[in-house]
Amino acid sequence: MPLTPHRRLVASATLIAALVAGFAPATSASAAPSRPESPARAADPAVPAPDMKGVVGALNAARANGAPGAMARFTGPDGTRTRTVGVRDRVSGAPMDTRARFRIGSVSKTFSSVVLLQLVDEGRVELDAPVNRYLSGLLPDERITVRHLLTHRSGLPDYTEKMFAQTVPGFETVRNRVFGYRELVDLALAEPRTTEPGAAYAYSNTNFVVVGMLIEQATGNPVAKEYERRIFKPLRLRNTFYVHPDTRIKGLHVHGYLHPDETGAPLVDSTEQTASWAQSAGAVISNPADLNTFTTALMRGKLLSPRMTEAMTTVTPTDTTGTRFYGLGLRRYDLSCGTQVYGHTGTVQGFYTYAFATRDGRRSLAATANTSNHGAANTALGGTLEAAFCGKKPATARGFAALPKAEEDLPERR
Ligand code: REX
Repeated sequence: MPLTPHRRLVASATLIAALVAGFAPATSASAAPSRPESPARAADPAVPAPDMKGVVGALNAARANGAPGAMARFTGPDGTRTRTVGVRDRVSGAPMDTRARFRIGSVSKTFSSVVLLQLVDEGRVELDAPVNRYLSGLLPDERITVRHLLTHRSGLPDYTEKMFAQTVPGFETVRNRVFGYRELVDLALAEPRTTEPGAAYAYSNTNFVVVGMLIEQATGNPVAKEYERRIFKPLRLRNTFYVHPDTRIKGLHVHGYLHPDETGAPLVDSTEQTASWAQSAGAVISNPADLNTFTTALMRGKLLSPRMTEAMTTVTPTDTTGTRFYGLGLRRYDLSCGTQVYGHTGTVQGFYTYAFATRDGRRSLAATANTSNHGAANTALGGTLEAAFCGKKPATARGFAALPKAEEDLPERR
């Protein structure tokens, strides 16, 4: 009997755990880690060594651009490297710590996508079926398919545009609110649709709220349970949670600091919130090691059948730079050295995140900075990708200025 994705996953969980355990423990020192970082292994000449000075440079640039702290964790053939700068808590002054948990924002979309694509693998949902076949009467257009949601091509407007038009007042209005999925969809449908179904890429959180509804409809379970049994448990992600609508991040965690729209106004500690506005579009909590494990496992085909992994990594451009693409709940960035990395970015009040891996799953990077609504910090944090995956640049390279802007700064977003 062929292994179902779930069985394959359970069978491979031990392997992944062994793999992760083989990596050296995280270190928290900035430029000079206090413990040996990697098991002795011959370097692969085909794979550039990560430029960890460049990574620290990018983290410091995020800090110089308004993030109280930042950190990155890289895994590769030579083991694990971690770097931190600044603080995870401005009040206590506690330093950033790569074991700490934080809100990963839209990286949650990749988790939701994996769950949904497992359901496709199991024959419980069809990718090209109309959404309304499963959620009768929910959407105003019978032509919108499941694939349109996962590719951000449904034309459903993003309710967060209006919700967060004024950043801090918008946030404080929803900080403790608990929304039902339908309420969020209704907020979206009060706005004009952005495109004809399938016509163009237009990023919208609404798509992944509907993905959450599909998961719950197909399984009869809350998304929390499906994340848990299909991803968190089999991959042994012990620092990854979906606690909605609980407002706290339990255990060792990073405090998030939201930048108000008014220049010079004090940062707002936005750590505690229901994240109910985001739910299956962005409410997962994780830490760098777990994000490395997740993106690595995904790229190594541990979570989905080859057919669904292929579907997920089949991309179309999201802009005209020729470097940014979207598959099914998954971004692809083409870096300056030609390396392609797959994963997602995330923005939730107080937190910017990048979680990416190479297609062969041999290298992965998780990076976060504890601020948001400050695009320059996000763009600077994105510099960790170039440094980690492309290695040292020739002396003539222009550095961060040459990087494309972070997603939220692109005109298509807002
Ligand atoms: C909401 C506004 C940002 C946050 C958002 N987040 O849509 C989703 C996400 C979950 O992670 N998307 C990113 C706020 C872009 C992604 O996919 O990479 N901004 C903030 C404002 C602006 O309030 N007025 O920056 O914290």
